[in-house]
Amino acid sequence: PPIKGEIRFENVSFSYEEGKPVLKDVSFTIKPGETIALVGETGAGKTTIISLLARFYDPQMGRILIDGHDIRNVTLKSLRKQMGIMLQDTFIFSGTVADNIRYAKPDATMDEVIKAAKTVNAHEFIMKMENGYDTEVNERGSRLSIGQRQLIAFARALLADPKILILDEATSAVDTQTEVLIQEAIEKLTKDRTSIIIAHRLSTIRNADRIFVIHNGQIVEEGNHQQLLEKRGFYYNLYTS
Ligand code: DUT
Ligand code: MG
Repeated sequence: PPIKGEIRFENVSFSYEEGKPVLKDVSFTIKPGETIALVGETGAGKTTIISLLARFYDPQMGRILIDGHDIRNVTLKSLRKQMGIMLQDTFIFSGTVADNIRYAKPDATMDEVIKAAKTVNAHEFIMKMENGYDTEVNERGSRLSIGQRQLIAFARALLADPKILILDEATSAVDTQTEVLIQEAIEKLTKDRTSIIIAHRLSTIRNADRIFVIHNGQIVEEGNHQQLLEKRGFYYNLYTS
């Protein structure tokens, strides 16, 4: 079947507080299967865009459509079932590593859990933990490094197999080896799936089909890495300074 997951923002304006617009008349269309990187300085409105898509808030003006349907006309439950959302703070709860990966698909078999973990490069470190997939971890993920928590979140997202993937990339530095594992995992996760990544790592940004540069609540530039560098505008200044 053809890939689905077209995302469309039509003249979306939003403010958290009256009189302080955060998104100003934002319009864009993301094609099914495309990977979009959102970049821009802190406070530009990147997280707000994905918060509206997940309906943590609704815009005061304009509308948002997924595959042609206004997202206000579907239940929250079915809306969020279509998307795998990974926020900056990876959510790990008390339970085993396997439970954490199965979170969005509780009836997944152990084979499926392991397959997902292998795909995102999480299997190897999990097997090094004292009880492997049965190792207990807690909310604070104290037994896991930040990079390992991310890989677990990736396995969880992959297993859930959403048509839309949303990733607010962690800014925390990880070691070079983990960095490579994460990069490979992101490439596999975004394959054949509409993906929006609030990207901080240049490797993610360069791999995106298109980059949206957000500035002051608007998309001020759009294109791939090379095209944007050639513009010598906002993007150029962000990545050459
Ligand atoms: N804002 C609020 N209330 C909130 C969240 C954000 O007033 O609950 C403001 C802060 C900022 C603007 O909205 O002026 C945009 O915030 P957003 O979190 O969307 O910015 P970002 O681009 O994601 O910034 P960062 O790179 O720091 O995550
Ligand atoms: Mg943000």
